[in-house]
Amino acid sequence: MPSDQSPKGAALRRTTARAASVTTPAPAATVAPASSGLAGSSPWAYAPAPESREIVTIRQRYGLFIDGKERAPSGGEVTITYNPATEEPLAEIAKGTPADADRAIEAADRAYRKVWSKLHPRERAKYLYRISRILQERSREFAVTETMDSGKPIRESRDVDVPLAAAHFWYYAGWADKLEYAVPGRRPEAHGVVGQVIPWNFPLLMLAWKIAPALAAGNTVVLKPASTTPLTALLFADVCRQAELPDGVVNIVTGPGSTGMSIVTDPRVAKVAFTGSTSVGVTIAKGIAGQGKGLTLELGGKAANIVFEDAALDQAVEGVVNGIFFNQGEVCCAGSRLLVQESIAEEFLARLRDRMSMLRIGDPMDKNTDIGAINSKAQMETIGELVASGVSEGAQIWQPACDLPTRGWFFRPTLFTNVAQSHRIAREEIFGPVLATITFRTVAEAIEKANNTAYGLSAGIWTEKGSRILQVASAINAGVVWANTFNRFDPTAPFGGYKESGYGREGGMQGLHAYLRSS
Ligand code: TAP
Repeated sequence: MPSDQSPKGAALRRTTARAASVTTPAPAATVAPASSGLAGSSPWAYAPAPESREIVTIRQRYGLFIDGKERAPSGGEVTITYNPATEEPLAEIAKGTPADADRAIEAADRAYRKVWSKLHPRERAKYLYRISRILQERSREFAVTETMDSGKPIRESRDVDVPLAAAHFWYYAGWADKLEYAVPGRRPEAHGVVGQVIPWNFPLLMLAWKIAPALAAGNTVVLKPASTTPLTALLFADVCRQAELPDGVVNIVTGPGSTGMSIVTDPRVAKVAFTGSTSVGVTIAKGIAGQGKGLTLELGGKAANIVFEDAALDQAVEGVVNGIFFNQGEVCCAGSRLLVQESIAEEFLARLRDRMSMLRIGDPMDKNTDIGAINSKAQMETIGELVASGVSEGAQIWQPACDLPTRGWFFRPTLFTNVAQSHRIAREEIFGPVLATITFRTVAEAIEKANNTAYGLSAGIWTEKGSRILQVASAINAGVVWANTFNRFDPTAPFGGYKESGYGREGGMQGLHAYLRSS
């Protein structure tokens, strides 16, 4: 048995992890002492395993993708997209203006009326299958580009983001000629032009969640990616050309939030889909109020991951780690509140600290990396500010010692205990690798605390009792409840929230409804 798996090894790790704990948030720029866990310079350290960048050619400048062609922005301005792991500029990106949004909508409207709405649904399906196959064929190129532009570990972009994006196109291709089964007894019709605005945490996957059902339902699309992560959307434009998708069916307009607003408020856009912050979601809902457009909003979350005393503890530790540290915690459905039963809290937290001490933080292009770079400097500052508020409000902070790269935006995985429900770290979406722990004694108390949030996107339950899973899952006000697992996504399953997490569903048959008007 390797020493790290022996009971003695476990005890040793626990001691070192505790010794390494800190009581104040480490400033972003500080280099921590060398790790005492497997992550650092012990004999068990992993050798570097960087993914090659050679498969990707990032051009110096990218234009807008309108009517099947690359176009310069009407204002002539560009923004720069950076690699968050190195702070190096990657490319100049066209800063689309309201005039560009107008041109893109015109192209989408023309494509809808003249081409896409006239195609037999089976023919539409062929394009979606083709896109899915090209995404699979070019998966390494997409994974490397996504990791360079977003900071997420290559392991995740390679094994989660890109395969799931391809799976969404494959799944919705199957629906294109079966839409009447999605709305039984009614006649399904496309809206026409849909406007879509997506965030930076899953750039390609969010694009697939939006574009695949929209095209399957017979709509054409104008999509605005987030300013910090435009590259995979622009690479997707190349996939559309390669798939010979008719011009104007998909249009990609990069640019600031105001350009996104021009897209969604345009009267020719019949349906709007937005994923991002609750505040921008509210602005969009107000902006289009009274226009009779369809709207789906996929906003923030503050999910409870609830561990009962009868749970398989090591499995639950893995689930809690996956729940909050997957994609650096920059996940709307992240399990950012750990609710742990008081009777096992001490033991569970000790095992959790051990596990956190073994997380490898650093170069996202390294295949061994667990936690990559935070997407932007602004997001680093938001996380730092909220972590500082946790300390000043009286919660107990713990972070494993680990080496952080000297360049790039990296944040230590952070565990808070002694958290009160009134603390900002228990109420606000941090969107970073920060876990707030709250204890409970009874099932009723767990349910009450889990529901004590303005959000309602997701939750997790860890218990050996099937009846408790059913009881708690049906009492929690969240769109997705995982049982003895977390952060599982599938194109066939609907996803979406309640309360300030938004409304409407994406994925599955339900995800089609938003893109259809049925008479
Ligand atoms: P948002 O500002 O909501 O950005 C999401 C998308 O909306 C981006 O494409 C953004 O463009 C665009 N946008 C911004 N203002 C807009 C407006 N007035 N009208 C139309 N579109 C607009 O998110 P953020 O600033 O990147 O992140 C802030 C916080 O949002 C995060 O800390 C996190 O809590 C939350 N967030 C949640 C999610 C999910 S999946 N729920 C995803 C991302 C962020 P630009 O990129 O050009 O600004």
